[in-house]
Amino acid sequence: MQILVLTLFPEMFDAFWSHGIMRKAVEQTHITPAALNIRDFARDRHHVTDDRPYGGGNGMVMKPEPLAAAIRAAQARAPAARTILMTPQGRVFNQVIAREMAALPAIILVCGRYEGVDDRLSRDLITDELSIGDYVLTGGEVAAMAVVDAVTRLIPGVLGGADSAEHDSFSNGLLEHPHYTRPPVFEGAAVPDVLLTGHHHNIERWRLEASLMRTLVNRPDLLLERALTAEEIDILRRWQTDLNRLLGPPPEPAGGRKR
Ligand code: 4GY
Repeated sequence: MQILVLTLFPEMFDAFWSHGIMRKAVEQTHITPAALNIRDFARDRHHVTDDRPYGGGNGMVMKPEPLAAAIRAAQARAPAARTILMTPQGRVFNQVIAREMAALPAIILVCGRYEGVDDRLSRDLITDELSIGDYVLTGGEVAAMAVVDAVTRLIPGVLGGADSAEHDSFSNGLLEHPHYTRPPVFEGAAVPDVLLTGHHHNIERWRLEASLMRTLVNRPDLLLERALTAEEIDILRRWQTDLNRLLGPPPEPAGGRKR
C-alpha cells in the first residue's frame, strides 16, 4: 500500500516508519510510505501556509493554495488513492474501517495544523474525513499515525502467523482476555491456575469468559453492536442465574398497568 502523508512536520514521521512492525512492513514493502511537506508547495517567497480567518477570531487558518497543490501532487503520484483529512469532524475510525482501508492500494492522509483548513478544500479535493476520537489534537499527524499503524498491521503478511490479526481484540468484537507471563506469582498476585494446567479446551473457555466479562463491564456498547454466539449466551445465562441467586429475582418494572 502506498501511503502519502501531507504535513507541515514531515520529520515527525521519520521515527514512526523506522521502528518495530512499521519498520518491518516498510522493509518487506507491504507499505511504501512518504511524508511530503505542505510548505514546499507554497509559491510565495516565504512559503507561507497560514492566514488570518475571515470573520475574525483567534488563531490562523491553513491557506488553501499550498494544501491544494500538495494534494494534487500526491494524487498525481497515487492516482487510485483516497484522500483523507484527519479531523474531529470526520467519521470515527474503528477496527471495521481499518479492515476496509487495509485493502486499499493507496491512501493520502492530510494533516491540518492551526485552527483548521480552509473549508473549500474538503469540498473537492478531499474524498473522506476521518477522526480518531472526540478530542482535539494540535494537528492531524498523531491521528494519521494511529490510522497508519492500525491499518498496516492488518495488511496480510505484516504480522507473523502466530500473532496474526485474526485473534486479537475486536476481531471477534470483544475486548481481549488478560495476558500473563512468568513469574507465576508477581508481587503477591498469582497467574490464574487454569493457564498453568495445559488443558487447551479449559483455557480457551476461560479466555472467552474473561473477554466477555471485560467487555460487559468496560464496554457494554460493544456487546449491543454484535450478535452473541451460542456459547456466549450460555455463559451470560449462567451469570444471570448466579446474579439472581445472589440478589433474588429482578423486581417488576415500576408503573406498569398491573392489578
Ligand atoms: N481527533 N481525529 C483529529 C484532530 C487536529 C486543527 C485540523 C482527531 O483526527 N484528527 O484532533 N486533529 C486538528 C487541528 C486542524 C486537525
